[in-house]
Amino acid sequence: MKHFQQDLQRPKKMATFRILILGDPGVGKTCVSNLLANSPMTPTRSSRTVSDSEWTVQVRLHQYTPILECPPLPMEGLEGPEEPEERPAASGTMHFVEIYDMNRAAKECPGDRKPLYRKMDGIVLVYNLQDMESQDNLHDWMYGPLLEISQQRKRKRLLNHYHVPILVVGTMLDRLPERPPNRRGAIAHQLGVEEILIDCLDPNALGKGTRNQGKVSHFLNRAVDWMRSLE
Ligand SMILES: Nc1nc2c(ncn2[C@@H]2O[C@H](COP(=O)(O)OP(=O)(O)OP(=O)(O)O)[C@@H](O)[C@H]2O)c(=O)[nH]1
Ligand SMILES: [Mg+2]
Repeated sequence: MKHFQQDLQRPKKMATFRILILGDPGVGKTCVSNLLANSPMTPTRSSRTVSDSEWTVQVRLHQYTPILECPPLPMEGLEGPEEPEERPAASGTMHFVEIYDMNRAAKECPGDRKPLYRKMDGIVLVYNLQDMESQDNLHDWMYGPLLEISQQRKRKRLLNHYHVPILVVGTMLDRLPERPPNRRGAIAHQLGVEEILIDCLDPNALGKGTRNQGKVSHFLNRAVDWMRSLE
């Protein structure tokens, strides 16, 4: 009985899910990581940075809201059984989110990153809106991590139709003379995922109540679903 009471008083362990930031050098990955990790509880880089070696890892809290919408389109080449196997968390549950941003120096020393990739629950693909090649290159950036993540699912016999949640971010919006139109054929469209176009230097680019923030929350909620389905 005493143990039971102690258990009731002890706060439940908070789950952690992980987001991988990918893209060409200099496209704004670190700026995007800073915007994603910024919150009232983690307003400065030092308050949210838990590692700063090969990867900079920033952490913040995310309040989960279940997703009522349909899951995204399946992606070519990643096959699985018919039914998704998601076990959503309770609405309002708090989670830690770790945001992994590779440092430039680390790119020159290729270590075995496969074990890390397998732990990822979501991917943010970043490109520079002024440099369309940086968008094309995203296919190469995501290939290895996606392969590892789907292999992990196979190992755990947890295949489903849906790929790990992905969000595409186009940066340098402020440098364009006007907002680009929705481009069919762009990577976000090919993958059937959301895209946001931002000026990373605008601290309010993902501000509360904005459409961008809504898309980011939706993406993070899906990443929680993904993480939970592996438990
Ligand atoms: N004007 C403008 N500058 C930006 C934007 N995003 C990033 N920058 C600038 O672009 C430069 C590179 O940004 P980073 O966030 O360091 O890019 P990165 O992808 O992390 O670069 P590496 O880690 O070196 O590969 C910095 O000087 C940023 O201030 C943007 O949306 N608008
Ligand atoms: Mg960087």
